Amino acid sequence: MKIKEIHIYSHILPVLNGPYLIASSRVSSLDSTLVKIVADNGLVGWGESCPVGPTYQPHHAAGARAALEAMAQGLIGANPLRPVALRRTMDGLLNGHQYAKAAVDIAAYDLMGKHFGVRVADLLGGAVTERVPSYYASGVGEPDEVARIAAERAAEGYPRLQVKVGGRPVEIDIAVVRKVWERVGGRMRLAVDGNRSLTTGDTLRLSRECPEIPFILEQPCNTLEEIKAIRHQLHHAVYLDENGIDLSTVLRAIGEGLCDGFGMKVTRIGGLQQMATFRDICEARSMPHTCDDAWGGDIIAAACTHVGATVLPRLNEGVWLAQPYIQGHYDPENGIAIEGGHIRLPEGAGLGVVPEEGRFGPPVASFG
Ligand code: 0XW
Ligand code: MG
Repeated sequence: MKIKEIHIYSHILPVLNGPYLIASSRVSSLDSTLVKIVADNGLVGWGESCPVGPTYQPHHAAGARAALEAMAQGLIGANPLRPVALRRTMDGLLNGHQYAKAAVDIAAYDLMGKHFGVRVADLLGGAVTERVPSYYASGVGEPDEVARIAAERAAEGYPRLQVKVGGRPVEIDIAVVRKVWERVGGRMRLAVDGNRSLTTGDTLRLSRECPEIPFILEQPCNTLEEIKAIRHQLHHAVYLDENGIDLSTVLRAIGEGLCDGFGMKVTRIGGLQQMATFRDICEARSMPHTCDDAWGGDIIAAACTHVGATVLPRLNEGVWLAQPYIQGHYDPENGIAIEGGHIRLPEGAGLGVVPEEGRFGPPVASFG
């Protein structure tokens, strides 16, 4: 099989009840990039990459499209059924830009699943559950407001809550964590995510002033060096998110004992093929992790859900989706949604979601 056409689309996703506030960004609408691959037998595969604004990671929406446009002609004629070879072909066309390459990788997996009549989760090793655990991320907020959200999500059945902190005096963050713990106690697992914003001093304070609250600290500081400097003075486990930029860094972090788990993004690591390798490395060292992305609609949600369904349950920290913040679905029939804090794995071949015809308007660029 050969790739015959590649079409690139831009699609704006307004934030429902926005803005969405995390320490590194405040966003009201996100610019998603979609990729449609058409094979020489007419089969179609969809991919997506949607940074949560330009300051969360060194990814930005126009950059994704520029990188895809730089690679697209060179991918015409490549075999979409060979994801490792496809990744190497992309690496031979452009250095870096994993978040753009991820959209092609996801589209290839979608196409491959349709070709073989199996789900993407099967291609990634096999689902261990049809009901994938999710988690909710609160957004940076005041203690009472975040505690109310926590109680509502616990009642809905979410097994885990990520409390966003940072960008203000650490005393408020400590008060938020305490209030949340008072309200939901042991009913949900807790992550406290600084999104790179805390100083080492504030991270130490947060941990030392809440020694009895069993949260994990996600990406508290900006760099691995800062985390390394304070790691052994903390009362809490540390997960890397933004610093987990590639498999080499993941290997270093595990090898040097710099973290206890990861919040991983499918597009940051380069797509589903790399994500499956990441999952296996984590399993080899009993590292819990999430399978998320920064933002995106049904295509990215399906990709995260399929790989999330293959994770060893005791290491599965859940699949975060932007779906609660997005009005409607690309695929009105099979769109991915969180119900009772969990996500039903789609049944159809490939990703199991097919965007409505014309949903994204005319492509911004076409090749082939
Ligand atoms: C909660 N997320 C998975 C979604 C936002 O884009 C940020 C991210 C995170 O954990 O940092
Ligand atoms: Mg995070």
